Amino acid sequence: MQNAHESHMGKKQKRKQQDIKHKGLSRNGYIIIGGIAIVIALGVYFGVRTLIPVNGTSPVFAAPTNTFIKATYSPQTGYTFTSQASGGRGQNTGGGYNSPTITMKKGELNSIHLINEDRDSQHNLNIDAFKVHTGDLGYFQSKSVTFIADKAGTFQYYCTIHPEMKGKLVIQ
Ligand SMILES: [Cu+2]
Repeated sequence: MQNAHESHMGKKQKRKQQDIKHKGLSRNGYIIIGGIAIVIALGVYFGVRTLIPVNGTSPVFAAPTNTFIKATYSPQTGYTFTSQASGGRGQNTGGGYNSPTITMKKGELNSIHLINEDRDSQHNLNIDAFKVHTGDLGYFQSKSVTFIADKAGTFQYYCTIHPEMKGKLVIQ
């Protein structure tokens, strides 16, 4: 009788221990799932945030048209922007503009990628009409700004540090 009771108690205790073990595992499981959920939420948040144009408020799920611009210096041309798309290094387009004219289509999402390839000076790029401001970039730093070309017309992009670094942006 005594033995039977003991073995009964033993079983009960074992089951209790198993219950505790089980509860402990599932709590860890919740923590892991919670952690994964937070990581996903952050990823979605920052992912979506990068899809919001600087002159817009909601994300745009479209591939932007890319324009790559370099800030350069050479003794011949001085400080200029150059663009692969527009070609021409420091071409003078007249009217005090020493940088290539860039064209975009109205309504399109555009990403401007600026890289500073001038080892001696910082540069920045601004298009006030579309709230594009890269901030100052040091040698070989780059910055991408995405905006919607939501107005037609001729605008200017420029560097605040070098007044001669100026080009036209034509949106048709
Ligand atoms: Cu500059």
